[in-house]
Amino acid sequence: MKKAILIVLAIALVALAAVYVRGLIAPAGRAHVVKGDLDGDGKVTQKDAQICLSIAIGKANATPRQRAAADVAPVGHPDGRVTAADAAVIRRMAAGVR
Ligand SMILES: [Ca+2]
Repeated sequence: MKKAILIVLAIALVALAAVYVRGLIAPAGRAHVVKGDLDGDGKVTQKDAQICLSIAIGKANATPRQRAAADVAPVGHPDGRVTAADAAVIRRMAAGVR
């Protein structure tokens, strides 16, 4: 009986450790996302706007991280979609105009 309890506790401990490690690695959807940075280089450039437009018109598929980074429009109230409006905002961000 004690052995069974120890085995259950050991399994629970391993499961908790797995959840903890997964949290450290963080799947793309929960990873830190820089708004407007679609290529993941840490900067918002015209290239990011170009990638956003490609996604918006269906010429490229977005990763979950890119989708989160791309959704910047309407400014202050992102709508959960990636459209040409997001590309326009990212283009302005890259130019230093907000
Ligand atoms: Ca970038």
